[in-house]
Amino acid sequence: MAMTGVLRPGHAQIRVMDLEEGVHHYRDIMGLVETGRDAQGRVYLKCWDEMDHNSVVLRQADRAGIDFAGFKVLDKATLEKLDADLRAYGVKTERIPAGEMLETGERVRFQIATGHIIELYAEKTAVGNGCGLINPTPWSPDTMRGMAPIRLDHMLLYGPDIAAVQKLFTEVLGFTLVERILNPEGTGSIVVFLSCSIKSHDIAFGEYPEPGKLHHCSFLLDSWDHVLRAGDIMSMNNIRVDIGPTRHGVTRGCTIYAWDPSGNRFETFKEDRHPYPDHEALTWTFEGVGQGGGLDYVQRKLHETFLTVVS
Ligand code: M3P
Ligand code: FE
Repeated sequence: MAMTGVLRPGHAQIRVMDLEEGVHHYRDIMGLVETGRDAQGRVYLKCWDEMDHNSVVLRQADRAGIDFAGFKVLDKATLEKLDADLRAYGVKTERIPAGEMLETGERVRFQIATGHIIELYAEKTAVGNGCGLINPTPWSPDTMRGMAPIRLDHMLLYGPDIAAVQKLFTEVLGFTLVERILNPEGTGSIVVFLSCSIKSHDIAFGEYPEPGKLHHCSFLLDSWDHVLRAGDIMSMNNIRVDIGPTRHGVTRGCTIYAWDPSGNRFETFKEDRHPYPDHEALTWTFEGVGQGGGLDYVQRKLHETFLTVVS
């Protein structure tokens, strides 16, 4: 097996200010599949082509944002090894027992310099994608609804000291730096794009004074056509759009950024770059990300909201 260690972002627990309004947005408009509700009142959803029980967990709270982001690792031995590696590196870890989240095994939880809570886990019940495992159908009319995202693709998190977080993710968790955006002085990064696969990023971090902030959760779509169609669905449902449809120069992704009803930004995204871990990282200057089209390759401008609006 070539892919070992951390496999992918597996879940994000998102705070919404009105639970049913949030469920309506993620389930009925975006088209995620509701898979359960727990005793705490949290609602569990998955994208249609995800095999595991959940990827988006909604929790009602009095402010928007992200409670934690979880990454699935290969197996229990990998979970034990990464926990030991984190502790040896000086990170305090804690165990969340199996079952605290529906259909999810034991989690190793830790806080990173940007203030975010990150978790690793090895087990989550496979419920399938509705296509079957023998002579599967290519898609399922039972589960493909709304914008029909394929998977929770990545998150961009904002907080202080992303240099320390980049070091932790690359030196301990096995991620590679794929792209970065430099500050105006060119002395350090203001956004770093990190991958544990051949995705352009599995997680990204942006430098920001306030800790623990969510910039966006991104959902993968099949094609540019589907991104445009997602835009149609946003318009039909009066969803507030931030940027797009356009292409990011950074990562080459085709994108729309928009906000859920609580003000959490989400992205509908078509991946367009597949870097291997041995490829050299790409660098965008601060000017390059604005006029150079890093953020918006079509309009070549730095939309102010990109740097300032988070939840
Ligand atoms: C993404 C993405 C910037 C591009 C951001 C890119 C900061 O959100 O998913 O590729 O220019
Ligand atoms: Fe993104």
